[in-house]
Amino acid sequence: MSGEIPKVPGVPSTTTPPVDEPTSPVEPPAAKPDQAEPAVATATGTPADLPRGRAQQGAYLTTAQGARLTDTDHSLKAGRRGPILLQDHHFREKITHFDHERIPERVVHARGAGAHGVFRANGAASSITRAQFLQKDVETPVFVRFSTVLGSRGSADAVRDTRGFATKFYTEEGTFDLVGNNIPVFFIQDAIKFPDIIHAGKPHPDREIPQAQSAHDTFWDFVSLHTEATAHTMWNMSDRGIPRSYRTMEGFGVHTFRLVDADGGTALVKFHWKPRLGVHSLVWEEAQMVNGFDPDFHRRDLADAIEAGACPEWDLGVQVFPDTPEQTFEGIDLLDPTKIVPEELAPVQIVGTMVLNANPTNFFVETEQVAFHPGHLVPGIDVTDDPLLQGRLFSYLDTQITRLGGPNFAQIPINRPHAPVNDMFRDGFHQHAVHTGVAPYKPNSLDAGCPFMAAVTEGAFVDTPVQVPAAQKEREVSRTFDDHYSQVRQFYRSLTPIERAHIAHAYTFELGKCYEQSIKERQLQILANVDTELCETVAAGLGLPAPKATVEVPDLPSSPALAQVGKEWPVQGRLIGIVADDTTDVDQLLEAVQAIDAADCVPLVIAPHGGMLGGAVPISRTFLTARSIEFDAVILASAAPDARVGILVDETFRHHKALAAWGAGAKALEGREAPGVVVADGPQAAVGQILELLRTHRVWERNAV
Ligand code: HDE
Repeated sequence: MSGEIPKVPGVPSTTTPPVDEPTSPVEPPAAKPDQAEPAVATATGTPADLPRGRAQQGAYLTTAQGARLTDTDHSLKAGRRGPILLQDHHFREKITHFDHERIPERVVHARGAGAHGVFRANGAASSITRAQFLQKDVETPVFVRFSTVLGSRGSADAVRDTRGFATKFYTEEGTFDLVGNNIPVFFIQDAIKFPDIIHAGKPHPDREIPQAQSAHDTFWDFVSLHTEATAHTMWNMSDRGIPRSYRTMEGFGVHTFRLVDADGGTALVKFHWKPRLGVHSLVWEEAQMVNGFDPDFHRRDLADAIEAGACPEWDLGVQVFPDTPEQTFEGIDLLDPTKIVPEELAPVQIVGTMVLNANPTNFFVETEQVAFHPGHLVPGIDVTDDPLLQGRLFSYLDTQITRLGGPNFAQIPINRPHAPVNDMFRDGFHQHAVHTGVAPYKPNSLDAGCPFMAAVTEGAFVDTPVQVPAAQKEREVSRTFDDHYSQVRQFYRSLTPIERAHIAHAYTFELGKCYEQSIKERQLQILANVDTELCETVAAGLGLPAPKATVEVPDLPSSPALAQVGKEWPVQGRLIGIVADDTTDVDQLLEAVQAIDAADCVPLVIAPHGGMLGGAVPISRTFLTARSIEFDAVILASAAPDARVGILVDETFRHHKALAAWGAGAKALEGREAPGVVVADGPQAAVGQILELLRTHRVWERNAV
């Protein structure tokens, strides 16, 4: 029998009143012009409408199963004043999903910011590596994540710390990750000590303070007992520990890697990222203020710059060393990650350029879920026996299985290789692939033997057959790792006087925050072995006697390349504040704004109120919302009688930033005659002089902070 089923008596349907939506239904918004998403990859055979995902289709709100909903504001209750019913699937699904929205943060490098970009090789590396992405004019999509190390996910950006600089190259031969830092040396020489240095740097286990800082007893306890940390600690105390921007940081692979050419010949290399905008830092007082006034300073700076089209660029370079059995260069052990090779001994040769040109569309999906690994290598790039690198090769995959909830995180859009993947891995949490066939094993005949092994000529990755010297098993490092001081002294003495003063100030501050006198004394002893004057300055600041050196340390030649002060750089993307008010000549103000724009810098007009000035110039900040830390330089077009303008000028002056004025603004600079304080005869001249001063980043001739 067929036909329509006859109606039977039932519950009378109630009509739910239509929801009063502010607009008529539309499709989800598209990504903004400055945003990009991970490219659709082949790994899981995903159709082209992903990765935006099945979760955001159509104009109507649905359950996770796709049923349209009439109401998401009220739970299903037994009467308007009654209890919620267990049967309310939408309520339970919504709350359950929310309850599980967070994943564990990274155990280190939890705080970060990411961006998409492109790397273009210039071909210079073709002679030393067969890596396809390093051949001339090859363009490779990249995703970069910058990070601090110690702080948790919500911590402030401008803390004194090392910065992570991790780059994922989606090459045609598989993904290559260069998981580096902005400091070229590391605290420890053996990976087994990583939990120790991190436990020492993280907040104290009893009170969980301080957050994201090294200025506390456990950190200095460890590094003062552990002299191989002296180099990294000194770099942290230098201006490198408080970058002005992710855009103005160098990056380093830290370890020595091995490149393999088309004929199987090898060379040892160290990777360097050189920012086109130069290496620039904050000053310490400014950094502390930033963390209060704008904890997202670096994250915002990167996203704003990319959105504005001021896309940051880095050159990738290599220092190249012969691959000798000793793996040393000019007496420096290339397997010791606490050592650098000065650029004067081995120049950094540029092999390509990276531009970061798109912001992530979704922070969690991309920046939070991205998973780097120093073992993600491609043919032509191999690891060395650096004992720190060897340990890292274990750690990253291990931690990511917990953090990303199982072994299938390579299928997350941001982690999908752009090369075809056929890995025979099956099942597991969050499996997205619909694998075909019956034989995920090798050898097999049932799937016709697929997948097959590749030859080198077919692009296979081959572990370099390096000779391993006959040796006995031992828990030791090479004696050539033993010198913990000479390169630290070399670094310190290669810097300009202002940079050295910053280091002395940083040690004095950090040790001054420690409670245990024995820790301070021990650290002073280390400094005595590095540089007498530095030790004496810090000791004087702490009110302790300066000890004498206990170790004979050889003097190495100076390496001027280590200094970041004393050079000139492009000024693109710098933020210039212009103080104005309703009395300011609007035409002149417009002239200044346009001149700053024309130099590819960002003009930000600061006024007593929001809105416009003279109906023609938009106001970016008010005296209430502006603070000096945001601006690289300040121009005064008005001497507005407001205490907050005085504070702005004071701080800008104290932090060595350029100041200029024209017209009525000159009054605000009275009594401040000093280098880098300019009274000009008009807006063009004021902007011109500011741009010139910005080329050196700060006016260091002014008294030190
Ligand atoms: Fe890492 N490191 N690390 N590290 N590291 C991690 O991996 C580790 C080291 C670096 O933005 C973790 O996925 C060990 C040196 C960066 O996602 C973890 C040792 C350098 C990032 C880990 C080191 C780095 C990490 C935590 C000592 C510079 C952030 C989350 C042997 C060359 C990557 C994760 C991102 C992250 C282990 C030392 C760089 C725990 C055991 C040296 C940039 O696996």
